[in-house]
Amino acid sequence: MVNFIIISYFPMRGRAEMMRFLLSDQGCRWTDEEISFEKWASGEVDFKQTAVFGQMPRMKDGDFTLYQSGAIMRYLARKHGLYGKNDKEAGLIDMTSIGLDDLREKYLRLIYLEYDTGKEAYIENLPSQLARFENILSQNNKGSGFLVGTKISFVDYVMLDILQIHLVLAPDCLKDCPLLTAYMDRIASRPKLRAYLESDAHKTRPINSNGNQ
Ligand code: GTS
Repeated sequence: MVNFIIISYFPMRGRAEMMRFLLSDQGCRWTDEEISFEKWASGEVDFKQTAVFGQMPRMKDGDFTLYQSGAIMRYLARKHGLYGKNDKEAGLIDMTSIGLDDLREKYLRLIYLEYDTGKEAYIENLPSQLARFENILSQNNKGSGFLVGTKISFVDYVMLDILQIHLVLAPDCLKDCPLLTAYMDRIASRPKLRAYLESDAHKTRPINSNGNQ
């Protein structure tokens, strides 16, 4: 029997959208189990008590359950051959992914805690943050392919998500990043991924839970 992946998460893109990018691009079927904030807060959710860190997203692959978005991405990456061709590529993929996690944490702090007071400064500083990824990209095949190696890896899905959410926040943020701009179009035009990006499931799902974006 084929196991379908189930992603349990709040009804938003949040930390789960990069998983959906990976799954759609790899041609996998998955189900989104949307858990409302009210239901989660009320304690009605049957797995809240057993959630390893008391949080979502949760991924189920048959009878295997995993928490922590970074661990879920790596599990899916290993399963689908998206973790580089050797230890060095895997190291570079991890380095870039952890750098993106750091940027995501700053973004989430802005969105949930400092939106009114910190938006201007965040947007001002954003080009210098993105320049680091432009530089990483430039060092791999002169920026003409993927972030690491010669085939797509899980970090490309993380990067796409980070670029998309930042372009909503600051539409000009890539003006000094020609390689990242072309890269984003290239990744987003992969046929199965593009079909997902054009779907209502993606387009109507809010980026964050508080309406800020
Ligand atoms: N490091 C975890 C991961 O990457 O999965 C963080 C997960 C996390 O913080 N989840 C939040 C949560 O479940 C939602 S969000 O930050 O992804 O929006 N919050 C509910 C709770 O009860 O803590």
